[in-house]
Amino acid sequence: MKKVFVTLLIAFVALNLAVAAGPIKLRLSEIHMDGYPTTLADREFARLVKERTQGRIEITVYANGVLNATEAEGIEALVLGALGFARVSAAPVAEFVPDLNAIQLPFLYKSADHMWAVLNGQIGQDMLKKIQSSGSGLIGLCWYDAGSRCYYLTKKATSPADLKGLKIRMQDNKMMVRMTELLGATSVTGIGSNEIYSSIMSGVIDGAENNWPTYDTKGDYKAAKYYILDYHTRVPEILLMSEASMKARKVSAADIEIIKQCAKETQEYEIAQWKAMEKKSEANVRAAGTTVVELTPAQLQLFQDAMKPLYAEYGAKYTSIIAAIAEVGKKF
Ligand code: BDP
Repeated sequence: MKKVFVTLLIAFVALNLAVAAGPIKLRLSEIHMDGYPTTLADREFARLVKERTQGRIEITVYANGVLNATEAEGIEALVLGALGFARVSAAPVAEFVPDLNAIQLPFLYKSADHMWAVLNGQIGQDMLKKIQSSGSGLIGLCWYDAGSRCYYLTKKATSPADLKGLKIRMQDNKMMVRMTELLGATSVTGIGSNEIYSSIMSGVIDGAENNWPTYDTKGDYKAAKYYILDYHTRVPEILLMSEASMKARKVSAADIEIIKQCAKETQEYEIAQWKAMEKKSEANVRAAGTTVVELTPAQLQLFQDAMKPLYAEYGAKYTSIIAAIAEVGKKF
């Protein structure tokens, strides 16, 4: 009996030593293709982590949404500890950490620079901390740029009235769903970014909304040929880490600090990639014969007015944050 116990003990110790000797392998989920700004940043993040942890941690990036069809599913996997990392839009994360809606209300920022001053300042850093302290099991590592979002449709629109009755794919976020319904359209959720093209082609939806690079790289411009320049939201991207996964894989506190530092270092890299890609995609889409609908100030005002109720419905709890964001905007 004693012999069996000793043998088992030796086997157990040996197994643990073997595990300790090899790298901890973790997966990162990304819905964009290779070469897209966020995917480039994910790969740079993985490279830095491997280098700085001297190979103790190996992160493999899975692009194109092969791990999760929707970002909401990816976030769920992080919560459960079935996935190490995900680079996602802040919109679906707000369903887990509602405070995040405060920084993605429509027409909140004057420009990308304004948003970055907010994200790199107290508000943005507090928001990252809130993700970790929310009890969601998610850890926010850094922000990435995602430009601003416009509606794209199978028909021309210059005012909210033109969107009436249309079915628009929205991200899995109740505030965004409401935003589009305030225009008189019907929001459709549960459709991953990679399924929009086929959903438009099959008539399930009449359009969606996104930035130039997503509209371009997913090929959606071939299905919905009208891009309406209302620039309603700036929704940043977030690189998320799973608390449960780090615990289960016994990633040390020191290595978690290294991971956090590496993520922060990829932020500027992504922003630079983003700026180049945004221009390239706009040119690409325009050259393909897309109808880019410019709005007059009066037409744009109609979109702003229609979406305003969100500030009372979703922003009431965050009036001081919204005021602080406006204050930062005075410099721009
Ligand atoms: C893109 C984001 C991506 C989102 C997508 C969407 O980069 O993370 O999945 O929008 O609308 O801009 O779902």
